[in-house]
Amino acid sequence: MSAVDQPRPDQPRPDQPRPDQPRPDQHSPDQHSPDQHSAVIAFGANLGDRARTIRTAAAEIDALPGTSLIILSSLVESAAVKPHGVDPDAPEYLNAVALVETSLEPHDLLTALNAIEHEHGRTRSERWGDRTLDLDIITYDLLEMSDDRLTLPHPRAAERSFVLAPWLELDPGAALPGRGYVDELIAFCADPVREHTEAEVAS
Ligand code: A4P
Ligand code: MG
Repeated sequence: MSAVDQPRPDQPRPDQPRPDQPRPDQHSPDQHSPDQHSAVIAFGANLGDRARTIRTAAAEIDALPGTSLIILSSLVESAAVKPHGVDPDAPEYLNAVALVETSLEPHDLLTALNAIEHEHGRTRSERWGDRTLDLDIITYDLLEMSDDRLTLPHPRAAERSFVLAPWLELDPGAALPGRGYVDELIAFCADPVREHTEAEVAS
């Protein structure tokens, strides 16, 4: 019996189970051809026309070679998290998550995402500084790896409701490989998010 087949605990435990296989209701990495991979990509923006940037970047990801954006989540809004904690004086973020199918290898996907960030005027001057666009790879299939460019799953995704909430909306069975199920992990997140409505987007 695999860890994911076992009865779920009464109390969420972020280190268990190790979801090395998708649950039946999870967006499955197994239902496509061998050169296709499932990736979860997170979008963040707190400068400029945030909603437009995220929607444009989603279309640009869909146009990458061998890549299809399956679905983009709703937009959520939250205060900026900085290294010292929440910064109420910084511009607020809009965040979203997309489910993507791609034949790009993980580092090539990251390179392509960095190019899209750059096209949208992303600059890097301080850690977790304000930005027009941040694109993070949250998961790539069930891969767990880390090198000097890329860590998978994204090392801070498990602590961030601005990633987990929109992901859960798209995939109620979502899991972070090696960390746990998203619907359990989100209970441990301190940063609240609000829905960002289309009316606000239009204004
Ligand atoms: N990198 C390693 N793994 C990955 C991955 N899985 N996906 C490397 C994307 N990049 C990955 O990223 C720094 C380095 O991480 C890159 O060189 C890349 O090769 P970056 O985009 O240059 O800088 P960053 O985003 O400021 O750094 P970091 O540490 O990834 O920040 P986070 O964790 O993305 O947090 N508050 C709200 N409310 N909403 C937000 O979206 N985002 C951040 C940034 C902080 N506070 C926020 C939000
Ligand atoms: Mg980033």
